[in-house]
Amino acid sequence: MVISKQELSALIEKRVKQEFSVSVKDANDRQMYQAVIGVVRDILQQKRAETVARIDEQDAKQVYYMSMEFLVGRSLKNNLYNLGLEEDMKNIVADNGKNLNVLYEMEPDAGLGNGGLGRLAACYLDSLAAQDYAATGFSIRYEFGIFKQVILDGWQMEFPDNWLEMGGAWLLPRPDEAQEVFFDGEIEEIWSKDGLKTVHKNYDKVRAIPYDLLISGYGTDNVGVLRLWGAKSSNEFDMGSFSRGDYLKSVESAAKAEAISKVLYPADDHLEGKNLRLRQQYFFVSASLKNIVQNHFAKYKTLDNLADKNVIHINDTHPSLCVPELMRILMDDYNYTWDKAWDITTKTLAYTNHTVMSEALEVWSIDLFSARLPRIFSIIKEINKRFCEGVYQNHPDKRNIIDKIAVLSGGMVHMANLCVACCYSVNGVSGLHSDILKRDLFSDYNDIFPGKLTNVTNGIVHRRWLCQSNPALTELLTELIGDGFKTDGAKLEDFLKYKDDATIYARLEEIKLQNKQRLAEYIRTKNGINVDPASLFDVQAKRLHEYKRQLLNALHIYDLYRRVKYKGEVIQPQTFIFGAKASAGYFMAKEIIRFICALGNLINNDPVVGKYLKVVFLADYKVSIAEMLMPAAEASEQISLAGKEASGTGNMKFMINGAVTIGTLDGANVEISERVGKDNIFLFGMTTPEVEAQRTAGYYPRGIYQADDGIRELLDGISSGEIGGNKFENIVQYLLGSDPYMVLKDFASYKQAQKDLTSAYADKNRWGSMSLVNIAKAGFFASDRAIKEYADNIWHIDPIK
Ligand code: 26V
Repeated sequence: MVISKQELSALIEKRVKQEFSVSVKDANDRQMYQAVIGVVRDILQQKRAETVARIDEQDAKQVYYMSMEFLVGRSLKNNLYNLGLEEDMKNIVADNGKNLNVLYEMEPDAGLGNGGLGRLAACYLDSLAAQDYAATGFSIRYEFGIFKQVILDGWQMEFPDNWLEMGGAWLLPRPDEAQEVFFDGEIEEIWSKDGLKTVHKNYDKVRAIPYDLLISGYGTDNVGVLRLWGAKSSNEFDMGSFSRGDYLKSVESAAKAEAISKVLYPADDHLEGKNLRLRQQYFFVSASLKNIVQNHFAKYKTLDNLADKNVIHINDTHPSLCVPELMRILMDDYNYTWDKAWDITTKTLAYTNHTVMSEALEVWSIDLFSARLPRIFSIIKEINKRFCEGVYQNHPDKRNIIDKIAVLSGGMVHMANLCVACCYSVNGVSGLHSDILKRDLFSDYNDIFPGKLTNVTNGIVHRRWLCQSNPALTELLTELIGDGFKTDGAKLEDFLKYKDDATIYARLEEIKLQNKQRLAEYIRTKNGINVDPASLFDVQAKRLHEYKRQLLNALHIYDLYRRVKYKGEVIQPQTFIFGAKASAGYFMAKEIIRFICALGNLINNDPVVGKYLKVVFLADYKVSIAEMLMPAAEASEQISLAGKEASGTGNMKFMINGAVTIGTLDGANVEISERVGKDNIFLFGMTTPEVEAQRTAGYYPRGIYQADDGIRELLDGISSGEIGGNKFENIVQYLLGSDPYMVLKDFASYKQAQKDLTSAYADKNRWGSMSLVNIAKAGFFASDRAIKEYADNIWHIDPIK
């Protein structure tokens, strides 16, 4: 399907008239915005219909990506780019006296995720569509996405993100495919002529209404879908209570049901026993599985071949209720025996783990779980019983650790254990992370199920993170190596031809400077800080977590400040930029933000040091801000304590835009380092085994403080109140008392790496070649590659033709 500019223009004109009763020349920006989105959505809808027909015709196996989070960001530019309509649309909008960039800026981010896990899911849907796979994402239509962050006097404040008002235009309601989800009540076992049946009684029923967000594929007519479930009460309003004059009571149960899809939990660390979170998880899992199973049954009149035609992927443990829910559907709704249901379920489900941080591994108390989901709990009990019996029988060496690997233990349901015990494939998200899973977190399962644990290193959709967000660099690459890299990231390696070409370094530098100027302008308007585009832009952008060690970065900046201030050291002018949201209830994370902001105030306003250094905390870091930040970065801070960051994906986005990594051997940094070589990355700090050895030996940060004059001066400086009169006792105590992520231990080595980085930066040729190699080697980290690995090695699906 090709659309000419004339046709496109006519569609816009018609749409404006139909929706707003004005002519296109008189439409305002908002009307134009709605019309443009409406037209693009219609085009996608048409292509989607054709995609569905092809899937049916070819009887293709489908993948369903289940995730509580899809951090989609904005869609308009991405869709126009993928459809090849951006240029025409820009001109049509301009012909009518408007600017397409203004319309882009009107679109809110669909912030339906916290961080890397959610953004990865969004990148994967994009690559799935681009590579012609039959794929559907399932999640929740949160009315409010990740909160808007405002920084007031260094304090993070959270405000609701009402994205649907302007972003909802992308969503297509599909009430014809609504489902019902059942909570609470009790179960009863009844003997009938078909044997023992379980019935769920006195339940609460919630309606699930699907809203489809269509996902365009680049350079193909294939269109995927992200189906988001909205919760609706099944009896909107209790007429009885209303008639008796109790209006509030009459709407109460509706409010309870609809609370399920109200808001994304703004946490990616831990949540203790949150009732609503469990309801969210079951709500979207149950609705999605019913939807999948019904569609399959309608097509094949049997579920015997469910696993041959469908694979359901569990993105972290949040959708792990897929296991018992699929068992339930097969047994209770379709009369399968346990054994047959088990066979189908365990051949249909695959799982990715995204963290080894113990506090982020989900557990539910049995009390809460069994009350909310009595039937699901009875199935989990049976799964657990059979699993434990099997281990006891077949792995006598594991008899004394059954408790550790059981699904039920210590009064809790362990969701990761449920996934590993039941899914046919379990993977980590970088080589190092997958090794840690095998060696450590899931080592017993690795003995019990040899071969089940595998690796797929994460990737990013480079069409968004390079082609769309850095058009100047994309143009340069296209001029030098052609545009094959857009569909085949590996072709970026051809850029290595220019590795020793100083004229190309100069062009890279010029492009970087333009991107830095754009960011500097943004910083001037948002933060009121004038940063020098000629200074080195050093960026750390990611969720705020102790293990990611924003504090290590801040301590080093404070060290620089003191060296310039008191020792008169002459340094490379630098601009340090942070972007990070903290979970609303995460005290230490919020303290660290306060520390960074206070440090920024001290430095930016210092008449001497402020000439060389600037510190910027960018509020409300999100996908659309990242798209401006990554192309402007020169140093990419990836400084987590080794063994803690499962992969990282920001590291890949910086790299492909020519930033050089300063980082530990953690997550995907290891693979970045292997690809670019030790000369093109600044590595520092302990390795994972060294961290483990240090822990075993005992870690005493106070000893480091006493032995290291530099560190002592820094911490004493903080305690003296030098930073804005605030002594930050919490932070000093934290570092001296426990320093759980070994900031002090890695400090000296980080400082050395920073020195090496700035001296490399001073040498234009050296830096130019480093930057070039990083771009050229980034192709491996394209999500197209990651998706192909999932498709070939885990899902066993082929592209549709
Ligand atoms: C965990 C939890 C715990 C309960 C509260 C709600 C909540 C929400 C999200 C999470 C996910 C934590 C895991 C996570 O975000 N992992 C990140 O996944 C990225 C994609 O694989 C990876 O690049 C990052 O290294 C990893 O931290």
